[in-house]
Amino acid sequence: MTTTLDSLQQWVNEVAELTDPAAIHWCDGSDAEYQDLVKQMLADGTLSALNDENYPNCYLHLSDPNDVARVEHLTFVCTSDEDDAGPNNNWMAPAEAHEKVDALFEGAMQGRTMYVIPYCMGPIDSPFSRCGVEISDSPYVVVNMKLMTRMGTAALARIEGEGDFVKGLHSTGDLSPDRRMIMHFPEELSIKSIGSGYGGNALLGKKCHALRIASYQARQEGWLAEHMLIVGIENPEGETHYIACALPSACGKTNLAMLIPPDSHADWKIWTLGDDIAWLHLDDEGQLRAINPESGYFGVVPGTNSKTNKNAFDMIKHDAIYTNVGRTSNNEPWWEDKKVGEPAFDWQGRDYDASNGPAAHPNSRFTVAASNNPSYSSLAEAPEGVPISAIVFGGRRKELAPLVYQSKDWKHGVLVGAGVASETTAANVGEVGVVRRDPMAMKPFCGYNFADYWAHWLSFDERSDKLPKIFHINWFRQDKEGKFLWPGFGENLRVLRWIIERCEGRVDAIETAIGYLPKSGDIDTTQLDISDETMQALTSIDKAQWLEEMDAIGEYLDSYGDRLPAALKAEQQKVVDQLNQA
Ligand code: GTP
Ligand code: SPV
Ligand code: MN
Repeated sequence: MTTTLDSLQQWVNEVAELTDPAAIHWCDGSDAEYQDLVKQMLADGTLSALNDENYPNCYLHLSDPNDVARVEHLTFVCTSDEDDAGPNNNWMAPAEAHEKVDALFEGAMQGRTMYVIPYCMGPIDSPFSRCGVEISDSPYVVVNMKLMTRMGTAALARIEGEGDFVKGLHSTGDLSPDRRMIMHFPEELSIKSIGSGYGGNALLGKKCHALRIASYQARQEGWLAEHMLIVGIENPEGETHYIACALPSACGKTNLAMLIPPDSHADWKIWTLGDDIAWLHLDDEGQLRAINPESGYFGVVPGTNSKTNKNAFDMIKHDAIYTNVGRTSNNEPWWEDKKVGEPAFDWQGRDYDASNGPAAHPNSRFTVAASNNPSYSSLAEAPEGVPISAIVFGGRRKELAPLVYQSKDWKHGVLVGAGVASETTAANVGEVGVVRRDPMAMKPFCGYNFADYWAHWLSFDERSDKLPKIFHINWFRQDKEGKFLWPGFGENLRVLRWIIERCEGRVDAIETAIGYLPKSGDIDTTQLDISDETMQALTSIDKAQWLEEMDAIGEYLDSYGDRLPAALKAEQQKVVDQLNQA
């Protein structure tokens, strides 16, 4: 297989010239190709097979212990003008970046096969989808891209018809962190990533294309590319509302996207559209609609069990790739909080020894096709996307942020999103549990200056009078002993209900300086073992703490200088004034 598209053929030739592979393979995305690559990786030890009886077609991959998460400090946005990348990104001049990274690519594929991977982000027939081609020397990347995207012949046909596509060049290189770089060239619609075989560093359709490059394109073209799950909530009357939620990495998107209603809500249904990325656009009527550009999940494994998320637990029992989990003596995958079985080996393949730390790496992941998900919505294939009733921002905050609140209007909602802060997690290398600003959960993923991004968000207010309502959630409030105040997981449906009732204007709320809070009793706690005092703590605000928070948000916004939209600063000042008056 080759291509009729000259620009693609020419790029493939140039890359082959630079990287000097032993062979070139054009991926067709077929099941046979997937099986062949699995066989080859089982033979060379890249994958090992898991217990075939209980985990059919499941495989384990152990990555280099130096290569287990995103690397924000090695990730760059290379625009011609440094200010276009903004203080939220590492920047390098494009010419210098190309020179540095190309030097690492020289001869990098010697003795390896170079895979040409055409993919489509979004339904093949959707006008909102965008295509790319990843060139990689990793067969592990190919099989992951097959599960995560529409990859192969159909994508190539669309690319050949359209003529343009995002170019993503990837090599695992020598996996040395000193020779690792994840470079984005939004003006050229291209990506060059070397030195990592892990997750978002290597599966270039995901964070590199569908967020960093796409967010840049989305601003030029008038849409939004966001780090959001998309979920449908069907009430007992059979009406479904779709909401899009932005939560930072490892803060509960996958869980919320495939929530299982608790027994108290047995007549409710949840439909998963996506668990990580949403592309949002206004339709002709001014309704915001969303598609999920992905077709699979790359989800956090630890913590997944039949109580926290039975859908996910069942979904990863077949046709799944595990990365960096432990194993039982019975060759089943094992992770912390699995609640069944015992670890015999850890994520580095060593005999399990508690003194070496957890059996599964805290950022260990599963890869599965979305069609494995028992709550998968067939509307994930709808070319026009689904209508969004509410946008929800959130983070992981021990203190301060209430369980849920609603912004006063769109502009204030943009401030709520811009002010998001969250405790860091194992999804990025570096310290865990430190509160940092993560606006719209996009700190690691926005491909341009946040000041321009907020202006773009604000601009939607002039384009439609039917915009979704904006909310903020926090499942992670703790008491003095470090115990979570809110039961979370399936019980989060109770909060989603309040959100939907607010969208429909069916429930009142308490107006405060930071937004609308639920009235006592309006979040249904039937059959829930939670005290009134706890609910009170979860749904009220501390004025002094919030004044401090709003000051910190103001300072953060100011760090964006002249480019910061004045309207956003005015929103922040309004909240400060109202807090002072209260
Ligand atoms: P990325 O894939 O990194 O973007 O993360 P994600 O936002 O999809 O995170 P995920 O749903 O995989 O959740 C990660 C962690 O949060 C797991 O350890 C979960 O057990 C935990 N978690 C999810 N929902 C809740 C909740 O409602 N309450 C509590 N306490 N923990 C939760
Ligand atoms: C995240 O960290 O938000 C992820 C995993 O979804 S990765 O694709 O590796 O960035
Ligand atoms: Mn993510």
